[in-house]
Amino acid sequence: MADIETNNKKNIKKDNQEKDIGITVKKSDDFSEWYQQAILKSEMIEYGPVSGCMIIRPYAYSIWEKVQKYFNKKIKKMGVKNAYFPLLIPENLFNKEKEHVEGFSPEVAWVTHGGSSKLPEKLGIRPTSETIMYYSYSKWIRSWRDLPLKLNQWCNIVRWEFKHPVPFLRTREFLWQEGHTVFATKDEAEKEVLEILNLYKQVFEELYAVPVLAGKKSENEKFAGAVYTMSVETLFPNGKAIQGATSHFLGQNFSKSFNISFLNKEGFKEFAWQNSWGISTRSIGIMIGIHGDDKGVILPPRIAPIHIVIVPILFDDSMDDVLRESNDLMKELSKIQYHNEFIEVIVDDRNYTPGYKYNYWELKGVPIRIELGPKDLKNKQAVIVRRDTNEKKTFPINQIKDVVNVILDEIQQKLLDKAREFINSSIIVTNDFETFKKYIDERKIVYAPFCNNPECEKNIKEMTGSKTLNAPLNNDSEKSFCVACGAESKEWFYFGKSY
Ligand code: 86X
Repeated sequence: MADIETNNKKNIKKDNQEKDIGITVKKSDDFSEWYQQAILKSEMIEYGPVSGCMIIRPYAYSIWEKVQKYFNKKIKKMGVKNAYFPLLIPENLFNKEKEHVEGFSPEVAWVTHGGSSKLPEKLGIRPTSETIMYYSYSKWIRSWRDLPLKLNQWCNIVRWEFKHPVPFLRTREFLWQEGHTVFATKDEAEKEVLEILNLYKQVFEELYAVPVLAGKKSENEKFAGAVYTMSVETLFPNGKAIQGATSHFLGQNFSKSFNISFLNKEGFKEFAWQNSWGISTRSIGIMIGIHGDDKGVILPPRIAPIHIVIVPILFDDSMDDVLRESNDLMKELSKIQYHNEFIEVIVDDRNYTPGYKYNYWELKGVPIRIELGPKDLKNKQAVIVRRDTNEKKTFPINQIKDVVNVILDEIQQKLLDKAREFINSSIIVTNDFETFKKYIDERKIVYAPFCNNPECEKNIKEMTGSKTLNAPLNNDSEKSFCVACGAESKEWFYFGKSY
């Protein structure tokens, strides 16, 4: 390969763009620097003029579109409809449900003026849409016949945080879906909370190839407006845990403060039972942080905007033939469907060296590269290179279309397996506090019995820097004693240092 590149040099443009495109730190040496460079250099994110408000570039946005497509299909099957509620929320609506808003109010961004004239009532930019949606719900719901009501919206959210922003993971503005459902009975609501939790698990594991721990949040970590909160959580390579999505059983908390009530079949008034649930563009950052390597991003095929890049090895005398064959192959492979979608195949015929192109597409995490040069052409073959393992294999050109699906599935599976191995090997089980502390310091996830008392969790946070992630479902561990305070406890929780 080296001699091909030197032979090529006189013909191939070498401009500044060819230099220094790679990531300059090792992922294992400085994860946060690695992450920053990975998302910028892969052209996923650009910083905007306002701190915490980042630009999601087309390459990253198309990942979000795939998640939307998958998620919409699943929730529509559950009877959920999409809608859109206003961005601006009048101040008085926020005050209807004081209890849950109280802790959050410092994060609300306000619109106070229209042009130069002061508004009679200031308007909050939605930090979440409970208040504005439930204001409508209380008007729409009158009888048991109006239930269930299941709405979802895809929108942007603004929360004016002061912790330093990290693209995707902690931004002041982000994109999400928020589902808000209303039922006549507690049972229906609780059933849906679990269904949605499982759907989030599928989004992470099937699409993002990110294994998650699904379970119930502690009293201290649940959403204050909820009766209980379910979540999916995962672990970054640097040992920090991160929450991926939440599904809340709201009980009748909001229906009572917003008067969402209905006449039941017997003609008596009842308050409705509610859920809310959300997953955001943070999930993209989680996926990048987990799969990437020193060369850059690695995208699981299920969410990759481009599945295959064909890099023709160009020499003056054979250029036309190699380009023609590359384009033919591209057209042939573009007819292949992967999970009911046509795969995206491109030919990189830019006037750069092959080496530069390899680095460029590796940085962007394209799952498969196909190298095709004049010698390959003569032998009617091409070289397939896997992004995740760097494995190279030569195939007859006419057989490539038959192996692409298998290779994509292998990459998808391997990424999930690798991440699962990491998370599994990072979980330590103990009921001893000293052991707990030691492993938290080593950035492990510790699975321990816990009393679920908020005061106790605050102490644990102070003493170890960790908090609960969640308690797995079907948590039928034997009765034990809280790892921190010794009180009797039936529940075991995952603990970790987290984002
Ligand atoms: C909590 C709860 C919930 C629907 C979800 O987690 C999924 C989708 N919403 C969101 N939360 C707030 O309620 C909140 C409220 C205010 Cl006023 C705020 F400024 C920030 C908030 N952050 C989170």
